[in-house]
Amino acid sequence: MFKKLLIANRGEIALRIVRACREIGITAVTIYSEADRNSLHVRHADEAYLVGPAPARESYLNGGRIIEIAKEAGADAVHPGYGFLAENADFAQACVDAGLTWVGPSPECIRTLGDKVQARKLMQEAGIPVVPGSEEVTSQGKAASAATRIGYPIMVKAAAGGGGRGIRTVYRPQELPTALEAASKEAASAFGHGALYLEKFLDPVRHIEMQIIADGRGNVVPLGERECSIQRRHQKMIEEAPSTAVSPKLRRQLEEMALRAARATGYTSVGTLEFLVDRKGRANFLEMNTRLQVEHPVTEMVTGVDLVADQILVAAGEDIPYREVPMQGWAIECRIAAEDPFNDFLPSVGTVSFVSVPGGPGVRVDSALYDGLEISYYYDPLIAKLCTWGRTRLEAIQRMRRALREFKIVGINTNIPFHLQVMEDSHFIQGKLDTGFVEKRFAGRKENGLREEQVALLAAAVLAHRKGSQRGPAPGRRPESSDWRRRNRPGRSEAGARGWQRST
Ligand code: MV4
Repeated sequence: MFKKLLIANRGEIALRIVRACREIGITAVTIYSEADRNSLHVRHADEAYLVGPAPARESYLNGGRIIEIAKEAGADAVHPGYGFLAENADFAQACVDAGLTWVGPSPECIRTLGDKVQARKLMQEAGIPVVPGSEEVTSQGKAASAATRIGYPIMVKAAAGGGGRGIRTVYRPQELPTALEAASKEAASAFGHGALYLEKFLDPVRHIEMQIIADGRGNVVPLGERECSIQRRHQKMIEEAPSTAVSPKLRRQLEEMALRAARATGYTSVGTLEFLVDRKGRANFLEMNTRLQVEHPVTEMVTGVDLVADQILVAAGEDIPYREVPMQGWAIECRIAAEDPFNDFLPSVGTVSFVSVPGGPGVRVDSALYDGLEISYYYDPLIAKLCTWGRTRLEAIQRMRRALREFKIVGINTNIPFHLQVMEDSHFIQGKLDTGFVEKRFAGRKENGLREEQVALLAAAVLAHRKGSQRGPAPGRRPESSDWRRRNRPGRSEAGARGWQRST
């Protein structure tokens, strides 16, 4: 087993990996940028090294410097977390060349599966159905003929990257040239390669992913699916496990395809296969993620598995200690972001002057929040993952509503109001989800400005306050005490009004 592991990441996922190291008994070494000097992942680590200035490209993306620190610290292994360099095959290879164990799949796997065109080809060869589409389109003309063959609407996607960057949906041929230009430019800046491919735009569908873990002895264990259809501008917002659309039969099919894909690619470590599932329950392969994912906690909550600890154990050459893991109950994750849902989800920067996280039965908060945390533009606006578990989906939803209302973050705007609206949405509660959910259910919502009832409440409060201050204290009530402490000690309601950010 490793003695010392360097975590090449920041924020909540770095803290999550520190915790796994603590439980295994590995010394946790973290890196931090100048902007993250006081971060929780630094404070909780055994050792912490300054990696560079705030901009990611000079710190968390500075692979050479990270490897230098790993060697300086005497680390045996490197855990990349997610994002940053987590799926950078060159960085993974450089770690291996420096004598460090990479906590993740092999650099070859990362490279092959990171090329989405190559990944599709591999899956087809393994007999796994893929979303109808093309190989790389190397010119406008070739793209136009491929699009005609596939049939509009289509999606233009970046061969070198997944998630949401370098993606465009094209409904008509005349839109194609502009979409190709834009997607290629975005892909080049995000992934360093502008190569593109096309897929038939499937709609409505569900975005369902299958978690697996594979060790070095050919053991591949599926750990259930996650529903990821609630996305906004290609950013996941809410995930859950299991999915209301996955029957036991479909689950077995997804598991079988995932196992076949892992074997066909010699995959090791944790990994996720993404599928699009149509109304008839037919699954088509979309892409494979060669990293630990943001939403791993929902799988951990329904299986009891510690995915991060097991990923480290597998990297250290140990066998996976289980073969079959059923899911129990239901888990939901809301990604809490420093964004303003009343202002088109624009990032919200500033100081978190006060934070109080929810707790109680079936509630998990993965965050690196603390009083005084500076939220900047340098990094992703994700500031916490709020997860709830219930015996049933409804119990998990009710718990999520309660936990969202309990979650207080003063000093910046967050998307908590959006999550509360989803948890109260009739279609969501009935499990009527698909990739069009946010567009259909929330596009027309009054995101700008307060809702009517909030305006009415505020007006009533202002009027009541004005009347009260003109008349003096209501009959039967003590006049304002001369004792300043009484005057300044707010009652519960006052604290509620004064101290808390409105969460709805
Ligand atoms: C798709 C798709 C439909 N057809 N690809 C890929 C990246 C991820 N962020 C969303 N992705 C999708 N890829 C084809 N060929 C649907 C999605 C998708 C989605 C698309 C638009 C709006 C919301 C969505 C939520 C989940 C998945």
